[in-house]
Amino acid sequence: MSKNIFILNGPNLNLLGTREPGIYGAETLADIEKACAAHAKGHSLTIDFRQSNLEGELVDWIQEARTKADALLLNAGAYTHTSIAILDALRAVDKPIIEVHLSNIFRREDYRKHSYVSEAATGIISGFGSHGYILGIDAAAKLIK
Ligand code: CA2
Repeated sequence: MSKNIFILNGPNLNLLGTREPGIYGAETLADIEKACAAHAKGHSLTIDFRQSNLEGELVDWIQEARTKADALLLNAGAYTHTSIAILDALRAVDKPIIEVHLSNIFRREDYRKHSYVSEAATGIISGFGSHGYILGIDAAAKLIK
């Protein structure tokens, strides 16, 4: 059976492509999902791509990743900077965790410079726009093969 990557997206990422293209790019989340599915296929991997505005739903999905995913890519949106609940859930995932951000969070406001996700992540990709998801799939593929 082919290996599966969970790609989870947090709050407001459903608005991609509608506002702030200078920071987050012009692509929609559906565009990114399509590119990720095609790229993963090239590695003979499947993806499960989801978005939620709800912290608890993201926690549930991270828990689901413990048994249904071989690796996890996570753009937790603003919960990156606030959520100990997401950190605790990630700490229970014994699989590669790739933290992805469209923007370079270290070049932005001070409140974006700390990430709870990073404390549990295998690595972080930040500042490459939607290409960061593709880089994240490459990193996950290398780690799980
Ligand atoms: O750079 C990233 O990927 C972020 O995770 C995006 C989050 C932000 O809170 C993080 O600090 C960095 C915000 C996503 C909101 O996306 C929007 C897109 C279009 C219009 C409004 C929001």
